[in-house]
Formats: sequence, structure tokens, C-alpha cells
Amino acid sequence: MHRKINATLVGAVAATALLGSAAMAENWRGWNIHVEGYPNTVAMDKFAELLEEKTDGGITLQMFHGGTLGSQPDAIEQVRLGGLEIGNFNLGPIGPIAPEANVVSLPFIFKDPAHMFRVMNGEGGEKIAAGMEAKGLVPLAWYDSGARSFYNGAKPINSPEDVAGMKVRVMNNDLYSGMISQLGGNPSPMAFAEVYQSLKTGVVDGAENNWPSYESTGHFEVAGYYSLSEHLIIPECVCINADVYNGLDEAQQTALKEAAMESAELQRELWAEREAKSREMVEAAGVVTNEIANKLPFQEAMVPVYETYLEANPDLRPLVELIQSTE
Ligand code: GTR
Repeated sequence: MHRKINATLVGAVAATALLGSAAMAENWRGWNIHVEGYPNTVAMDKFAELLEEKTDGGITLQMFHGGTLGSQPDAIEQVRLGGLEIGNFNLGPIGPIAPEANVVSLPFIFKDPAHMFRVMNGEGGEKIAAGMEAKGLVPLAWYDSGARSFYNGAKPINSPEDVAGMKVRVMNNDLYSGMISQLGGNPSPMAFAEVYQSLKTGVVDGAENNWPSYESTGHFEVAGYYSLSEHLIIPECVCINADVYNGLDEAQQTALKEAAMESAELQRELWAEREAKSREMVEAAGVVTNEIANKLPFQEAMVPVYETYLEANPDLRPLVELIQSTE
């Protein structure tokens, strides 16, 4: 009798231990839009590796690259709802959900990528992060995305008049549609994956992106003029579902943040290299890079875009001013 009870007890304890460890081991899934070898892809793989190491195998992350788990707006929703735990997102398509994060999508708000990082690593970045957290996304680190410029097949773009009448692909965000409209063009919001075919078949006349994305997607093959407007400098995040993050203990949260920060350091190094390489590569393939002598008319045309944003979000004026006054 005694024996039997003991055996049952031992069995029960063992089963609980098994269940316990199964429940404790976290197996996460992560979304990334970019192809193999892209700085973000390499850095997100590094992030997964570091996370597993720093949590002694307590958290594993399987990365899905190339946008195989869906478009970026869909993936952002998935991470917010908890269908996916992690995503490497551009703040562009997060803006429509979190007004604070939309501030980075105001054209020409940043002077250059270094200015963007000074803001994101300071008070401005804290406010933006808080706005994202309130919508279910916790940013763990910021990645570089360079500056975005216009490209098309017909001619170099030197003034807003050159954009007039053009159909231009933008990411899903009313600020970008407003930006193209103010230049006299027709905005065409569309998923990243559809842009190549749309450029090729003439569904759109042009698009805008940074050097590495222009190169890695092959867009340069079907739109050979790259005009250096550098109108948008948008940070990217390693973002996690807020409930998942808040459910972790302190040690795990620290491990997670460290892993993300270390991956971001790597991403920024790789980014600098890739920007130069991508430019070289597409120019060697025949792309014409066009320096825009005077960007002022583009900047002046954006006044109504700022007004619309501030009318809808009067409480965010101080954040806009904080960014503009950050040296
Ligand atoms: C890239 C960015 C992607 C995606 C893409 C796009 O530069 O890294 O996350 O936003 O642009 O234009 O859709």
C-alpha cells in the first residue's frame, strides 16, 4: 500500500515537473520582410541566437524571413494580437496605429540618420515607445533604415513638378499618400512584395525606398533613375507583443533587451556596409543616380502634411518640436 502511494506520488511529481518545464520553455515565432543576407535578416538571426544563449534555452525564437508570414501591416496586427511574438518592423506602417510613432513619418523631420538615432535614443524615442506600448507593441531596439528616395523609369526627379502626374507606390500610411498628393502625384499604397511587378507592368510609375531595399528587391532593374530626395528617414524596431513581454520575469526581460540591443549594433554596422555596396552594385548595373540640387521646394510642399497631422494630433506638437530642436 505504502509503496503504491509512493509510486503514484513519484509519478505525479514527475509529470508535474515535465508539464512545468514544457510550460516554461517559450518557443516564439518572428517576422521579417527581408531576404537572406540583408542586414536585418542577419541581425534578427543573431538576435534569436543571443536570446536563446542569454536565457539558457528558456526562450527560442524561430525567424521567418522574406515576409513568408504575410504582409507588414498584417504582421504588425499579428504581433499586437499575440499570433506572433516578435517582428522587425519599419515604423512607417506602425504610424496609423500609434500616433506618437507616426511622427517619424513626417517627411524631412530628421536631418539625417544620425539625427534620427539621437532622437530615438533620447526623450523623443521614449515617448514614441510609450505610444507603441499602449497599442500592444514593445520596441526592444531600433534598427537603421537609411534614407528613402524616389525612383522611377522615365526621368530623373529634380522638383515637385517632376512628380506631378506620376503614380507612386507608398507604404500603407496616409502621411505618405498626403506627401505624394502634395507633390502633385497619385499615391498608390501597396504591399512591398507587389512593387516589383507593379513597376514592371506600369501599374505604378515609381516608388521610394533606401538603397539596400531598392537593390535587394530588384526594383532597380525596372526603375533605373534614383533621385536623392531623402525625404523619409524611418527607424525600424525589434518589437515584441506587450503581453508576452510583461509576462516575463525581470531576468528574461533583461536578456531580451540585451539580445535586441546587441543585434541592433550589428545591424547598424551591416547597414552602413550594405548601403554603400547596394549603391555601387546598382550603379554598375546602369542605374543613374540623380543629386537634387535644391530640395527646398519638396520640403515646402510638405507644410500641409504637417498641418493635417497636427490638427488630428494637437497633443503631439511638443514631440514634433522636440525632434526639430534636437541637435
Ligand atoms: C523597407 C523596409 C521594410 C518595408 C519596405 C517597404 O525599407 O525595411 O520594412 O517597410 O521598405 O517599402 O514596404
